[in-house]
Amino acid sequence: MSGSAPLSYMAGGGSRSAQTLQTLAWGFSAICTAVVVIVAVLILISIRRSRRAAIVGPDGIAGEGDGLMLIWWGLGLSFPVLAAMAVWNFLVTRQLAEPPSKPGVTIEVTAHQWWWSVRYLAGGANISAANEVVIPTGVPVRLQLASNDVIHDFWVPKLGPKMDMIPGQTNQTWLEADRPGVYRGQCAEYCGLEHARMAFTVRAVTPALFRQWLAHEAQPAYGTNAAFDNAAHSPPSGMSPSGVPSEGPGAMLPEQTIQATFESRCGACHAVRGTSAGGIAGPDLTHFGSRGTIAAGWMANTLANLDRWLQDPQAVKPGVKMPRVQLTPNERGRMAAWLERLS
Ligand SMILES: [Cu+2]
Repeated sequence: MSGSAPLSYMAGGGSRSAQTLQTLAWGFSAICTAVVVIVAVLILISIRRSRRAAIVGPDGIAGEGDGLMLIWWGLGLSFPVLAAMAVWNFLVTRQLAEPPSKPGVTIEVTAHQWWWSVRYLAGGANISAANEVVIPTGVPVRLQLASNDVIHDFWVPKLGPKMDMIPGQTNQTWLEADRPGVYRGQCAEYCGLEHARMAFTVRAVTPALFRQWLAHEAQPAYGTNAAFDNAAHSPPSGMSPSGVPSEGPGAMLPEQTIQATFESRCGACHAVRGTSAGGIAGPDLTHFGSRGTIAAGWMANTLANLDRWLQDPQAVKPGVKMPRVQLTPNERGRMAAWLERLS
């Protein structure tokens, strides 16, 4: 999937701003390479001429050749090039500071060690999610970025520039995806032990599907008691939950039983709308089953990976704040199956 593509802004972008950055990156690389080669050649010429022109006086001490003049030439050539690069960089930064048109959607992203909370404020909505940012294609999306602990950095190389996330202040940036797809995002500021595994995905969908997704996201999770009371509530097309067996070892017990287990064991840290679990210390797990990854982009969201995660989070992501929850293998299997049904 494109979400696992290399983290490089030099490999082609999914938006106009990423293409502008790509041009800048390749341009800087070409200029820097040329400057290194030119300066190296000038230094070599300088050394050779100095040796040839060295004047040995009666006291046996060598005098100076014209090598110093060549070094001045080198400086004289590289300074205007560096100045031009600074101006180019300034113009691109200014161009990308604001979107070309009014953003259609505003999304709040807050960084935590080591995951992301995401809040959608589109059309009066106030919906919490985590570790996956869903955006509509073809329109700029405003991002309001904050941090809950240390400095992090929001970076989706194929969609736009980086932006620091600093405790105590809200920074703004924007994204725009030209076409649907899954784009890889990553924290780009070292923030502690699991910095490298603090990833996320941006899923760009058509505006019509985004509206449908947003309406669905505002509902209690499909799979909770509240949602089962609503016969009309079902996952949107194209966003079906992960496959969970209805029979066999991973099959569901009555939802009330496993939901009560979740509420009592996990609800202090995690929220699932439609249940009494309302914790905010960890990711909001409403509609968890519709997400592509778990553990902040670290593993594919499969039943087997979730079971592994629930069994021992520290073994999967050392240092993560989630403790090992005391569950029997049977309870763990049912819990994983229930979570995967939250779509
Ligand atoms: Cu980080």
